Amino acid sequence: MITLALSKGRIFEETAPLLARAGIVASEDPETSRKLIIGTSRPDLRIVIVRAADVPTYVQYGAADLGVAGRDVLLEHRAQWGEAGLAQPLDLGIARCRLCVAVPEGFDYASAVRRGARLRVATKYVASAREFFAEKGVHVDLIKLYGSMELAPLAGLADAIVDLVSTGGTLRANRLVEVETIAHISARLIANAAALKTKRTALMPLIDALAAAAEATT
Ligand code: PRT
Ligand code: MG
Repeated sequence: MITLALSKGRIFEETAPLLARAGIVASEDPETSRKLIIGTSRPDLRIVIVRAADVPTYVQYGAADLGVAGRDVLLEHRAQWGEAGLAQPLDLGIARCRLCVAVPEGFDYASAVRRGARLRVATKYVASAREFFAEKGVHVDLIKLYGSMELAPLAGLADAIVDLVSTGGTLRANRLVEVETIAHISARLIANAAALKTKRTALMPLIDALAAAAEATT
């Protein structure tokens, strides 16, 4: 049995067409089903539905052989838990966005940086933000949030946020502007390193098929 960890929403929706190209169809839609383990048209492949940030954990411990996670999630996971047991990140080219610094429209970020001001930055991506600002030599107080980062500057919690942006619509709707791009993000296929050895003959054709599907669609 091969177990693939996916999260609901974007990751499932954008991985499904790649699976379809590889001839694999999930037997249920996680958006409407309450099942957390979903079969597929391939009897030896099942999908486990987990939170996006939990995908690397399932794969690292071998509870899933494969998983699909955003590079944002993988960067934070690696900073906190290391990457022992994780192998073969393959860029699937899906769920694309960028990790950015954004500030309220009226805030002069460039001059605050030039003056060496200490910035309060709210983010879910504490490790990536810490590394980015340290490299730039900007002093920051990082405030950990679990969601709706866009609210933090509007509510007076922070001067700036570090968050994902795709269309920019959410920033515009909240009168925030992007002032730095930290990283370009897309979803990666990750594998459990031990499974890659012990289940190689089962896993490699699937990994290759997903790589080919990603290649063909991007
Ligand atoms: O939502 P939940 O708390 O359950 O989990 P999650 O937010 O970790 O998962 P999900 O499904 O929202 O995102 C999964 C992955 O999709 C992320 O880890 C990213 O790699 C990728 N991705 C791609 C995005 C976006 N684009 C994106 N735009 N994840 C989130 N967003 C959010 C962003 O945080 C912001 O609030 O969308 C908003 C901005 O979108 P625009 O289009 O208005 O710019
Ligand atoms: Mg989300």
